[in-house]
Amino acid sequence: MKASLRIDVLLACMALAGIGHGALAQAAEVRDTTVRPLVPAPQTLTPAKGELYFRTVSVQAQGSAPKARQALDAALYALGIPTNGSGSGNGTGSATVRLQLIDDPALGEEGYRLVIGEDITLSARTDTGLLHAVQTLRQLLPARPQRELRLPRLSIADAPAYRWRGVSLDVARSFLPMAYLERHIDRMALFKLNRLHLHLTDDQGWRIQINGYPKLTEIGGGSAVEGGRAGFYTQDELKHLVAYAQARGVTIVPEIDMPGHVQAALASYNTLACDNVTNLAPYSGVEVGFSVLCLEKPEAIYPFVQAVLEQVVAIFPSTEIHIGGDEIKHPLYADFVSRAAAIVDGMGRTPIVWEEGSVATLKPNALLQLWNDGYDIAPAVAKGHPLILSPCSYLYVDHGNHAGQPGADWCRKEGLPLQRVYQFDPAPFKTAVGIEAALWTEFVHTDADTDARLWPRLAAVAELAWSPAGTRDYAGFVQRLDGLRPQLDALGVQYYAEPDLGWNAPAKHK
Ligand code: TNX
Repeated sequence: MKASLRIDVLLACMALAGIGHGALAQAAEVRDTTVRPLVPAPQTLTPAKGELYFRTVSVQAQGSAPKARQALDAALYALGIPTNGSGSGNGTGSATVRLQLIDDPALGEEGYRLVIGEDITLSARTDTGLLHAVQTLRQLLPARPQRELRLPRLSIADAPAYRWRGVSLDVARSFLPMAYLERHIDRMALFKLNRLHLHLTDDQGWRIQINGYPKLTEIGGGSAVEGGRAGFYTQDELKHLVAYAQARGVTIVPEIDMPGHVQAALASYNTLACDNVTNLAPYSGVEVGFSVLCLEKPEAIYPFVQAVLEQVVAIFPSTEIHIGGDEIKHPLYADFVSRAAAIVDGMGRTPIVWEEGSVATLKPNALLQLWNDGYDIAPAVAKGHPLILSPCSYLYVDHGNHAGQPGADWCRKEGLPLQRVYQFDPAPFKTAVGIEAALWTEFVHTDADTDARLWPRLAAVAELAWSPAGTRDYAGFVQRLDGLRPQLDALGVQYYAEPDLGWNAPAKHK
């Protein structure tokens, strides 16, 4: 996009200088310097002359792409656009929307093309690619119903830089209701974010029903961080959420945090703790690093670990399963992480461990999640481990939107303003599969607060993970994101009124 805009500027200068008349007359026809409100920025956007006007559409699907079709139908329905139109192009009042699966290897698994001319053609190799094309089309369409629709004629070819475009939500410190998670998945989809990591267990709460261990949710589900929400998800609810997310191109990645961060489990099943542990009460503070499964009692803890992981794997089809491994020092730590990772591996899945787990014996395909900016991850990279990048000084969105906002500030006292998030550069991490923002919830307890920590910062995360390196331009991003404010409003997002976007003023609705 930036490249095409630059060419436009160049052509405009040449026109002013009266250079190259013939070629310019042609180029001037496609001159279009309007900023399209697309986040993440597509790889290439080539404007064409004019606009396509329509009131109705007819959808033609070629090949089976249920996710894309459902997303398209939902978007058209939300805008009140009738789908019984016939004819295509200006003058007919109707536009054909063509969804086509094509076998073009250049598009990869997630790439797509979107061409708006006399009609609208979305093409990709996969249903997921077509789903991304639909999301781009959604961003070009108005956020609310209009009598007549206008779309700029253009052609977009696009594909993600990274396969992992994630956000993690800590539902353990403070629970988030199912309805919130569904809304959150809808919002992720609009920005092509595709991994929702759920931190399901921690000292303050155990949120996933495990058959055979009812006290995990009876006791562990009943606690929360002080001021936070308690609760748990049944297995049926989680299966529903998995399907809901899948239909929107989002994979839910479950995390069971072990062997530390387990007070809720110890309070529920005391035998998981060592015999000399006297503190077995539910916990609602904000300290970390004090609880641990009794690593000296393998016979007590491994059957538990095995049973929990078996059920987790049965609920979540995600190839990757997160086993935690953060913030605990113990002589048997590395041994535990090695064994837990091997259990996941034996179930045909790939373990993810927080960065500290790099001391364990892991297969090279095990993923490490980086969270301390300064952690020496080079040895793990040398062993070939893929990385998920969540450096706290850029991506820990539990930190304030600005300095002085109440909440976590241990990683960066000045908080993480939008521009700071946008500045993260994943390029130096050669084995990175992508990036993930993390919302810890020690101090974030309501739906509204959750929204205000996540948005608009997740739009920046989406762009870091999707758009090609070298296209980063904060001013341009801000301009494009401002254009999407009506979409966030239409989705009911209670975003932080970011001053860089001029969002202190009430939103103008188109
Ligand atoms: C560090 S990140 C943690 C979490 C806290 C968070 C607060 C990580 C692996 N551990 O347990 O919630 O800081 O910002």
